[in-house]
Amino acid sequence: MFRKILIANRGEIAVRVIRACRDLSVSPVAVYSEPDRAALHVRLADEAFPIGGATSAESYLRIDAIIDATVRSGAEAIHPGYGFLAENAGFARAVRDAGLTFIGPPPEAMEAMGSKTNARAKAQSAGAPLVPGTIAPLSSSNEARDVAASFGYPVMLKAAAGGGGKGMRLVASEDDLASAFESAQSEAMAAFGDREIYLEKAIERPRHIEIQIFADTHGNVVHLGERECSIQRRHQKVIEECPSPINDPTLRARMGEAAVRITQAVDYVGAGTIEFLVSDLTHEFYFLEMNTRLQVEHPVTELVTGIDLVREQITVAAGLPLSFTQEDVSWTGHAIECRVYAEDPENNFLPSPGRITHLSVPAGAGIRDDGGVYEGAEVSIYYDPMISKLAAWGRTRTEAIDRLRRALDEYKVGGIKTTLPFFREIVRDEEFIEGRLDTNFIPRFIERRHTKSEMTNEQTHSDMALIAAALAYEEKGGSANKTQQNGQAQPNTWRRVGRIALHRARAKHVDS
Ligand code: MV4
Repeated sequence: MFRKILIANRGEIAVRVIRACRDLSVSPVAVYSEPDRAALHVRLADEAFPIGGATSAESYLRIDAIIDATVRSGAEAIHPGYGFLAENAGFARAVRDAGLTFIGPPPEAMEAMGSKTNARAKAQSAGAPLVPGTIAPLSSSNEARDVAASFGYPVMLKAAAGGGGKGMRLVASEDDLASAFESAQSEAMAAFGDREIYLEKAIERPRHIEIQIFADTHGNVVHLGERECSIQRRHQKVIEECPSPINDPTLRARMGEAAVRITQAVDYVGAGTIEFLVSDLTHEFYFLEMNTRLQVEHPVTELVTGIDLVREQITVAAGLPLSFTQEDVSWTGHAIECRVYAEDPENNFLPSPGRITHLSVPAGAGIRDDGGVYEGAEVSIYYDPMISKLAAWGRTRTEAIDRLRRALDEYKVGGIKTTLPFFREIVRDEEFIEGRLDTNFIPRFIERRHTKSEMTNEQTHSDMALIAAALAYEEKGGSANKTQQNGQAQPNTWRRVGRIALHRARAKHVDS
């Protein structure tokens, strides 16, 4: 086993890896940027090395500075966490070239899956079902038009170097294809320096279900079942759960087997995730892409399988065989995770940086919080504003939701805005409780909230009309002013309305 591991990351995932190191009696080493000098991961590690300025480019993305810190600390391995350099094959190669161990897949496997067209080719060779579409990149919008005509609309144009929704275009009809092709191409070029575009038939209102896989250096490849990640906002996952509310053991076995075959096709080692789109109607599934890292939402798999994925990453990187076989893996109960962000849900999820003046983290039966902050810590503008992941486990989905609701109500964060109030509404939402989840859940949920708040506004408007009428009535002495300015008699009706308005406005006032 390693004696020391350097963690090339920050926030909750750095803390998560530090905890796994402690379980294995490995000494954790942190790195930190200028604004992170007092961060939780720095406090919890045995040693911490500064690696530069505030921006990611000046710190957590500096391959040389990170390898230099590793060598100086005497650590033998580097855990990249997720984000930053986690899927950078050049980094994995540089780590290997420095005589160190990268806790993750070989750079060749990362490269093979980094190109989405190549990943589709690999998945096809492994016999996994793909979304109907092209494997070879499209050479022109004319070719795109011919291919789209053969599949039928709507279609998706995607960047071969993309993933996670970047450089993606949904095209409803042939009229929109040429311009969508041009814009997708230039967006891909700007974002990835690669203009390659491929095409898929669009699966309408799909579910996003992914399979956790694990491979060791002894040729063992297993899957740990699915995570349902359909609740997303702007291609960012918001809530994840295991198992999927579809909860179909046959579907899990079929998707699991396809995921294992894809993993074997790229000589993979370590933890990885195969993403699928699943038709809500037919439960047919299609390979989408592979993520060659530990994912943010790994805790729901851990809660349901009982397997510590980060511990396993470390032991596998040290050359040990997997501590379990496929037959050993079983799924007990249900887990749901909320990503708690320092964002204002009332203001279009605008980041809400600043000092956390108060922090009460929930606990109790079935509750796990993977946090990266403490009371008094500063949430910086420079990084992803996720402050914790709150997960609940229960024997059933209902029990998990009950516990999650209680924990969300218990959670208190002062000084900054968070997405906690948004989650408190979701766990009370009928569609969510019924498990009717697809990738349009959040837009529908926001629309439902909007309609509700508009109804509230209408009530407010009628209240205001009542108050205005009451004030007008009172201004006239609250009495029957028989003669108006124009000399005409005020109709009795209006006098009566005025009196009712006054009465109701006063009653309202007492109520609130
Ligand atoms: C799709 C799709 C429908 N059909 N591909 C979005 C992120 C990237 N990983 C793939 N994405 C999608 N690809 C085809 N052929 C719909 C999406 C999609 C989506 C997928 C998962 C979760 C949320 C989503 C939101 C919008 C679109």
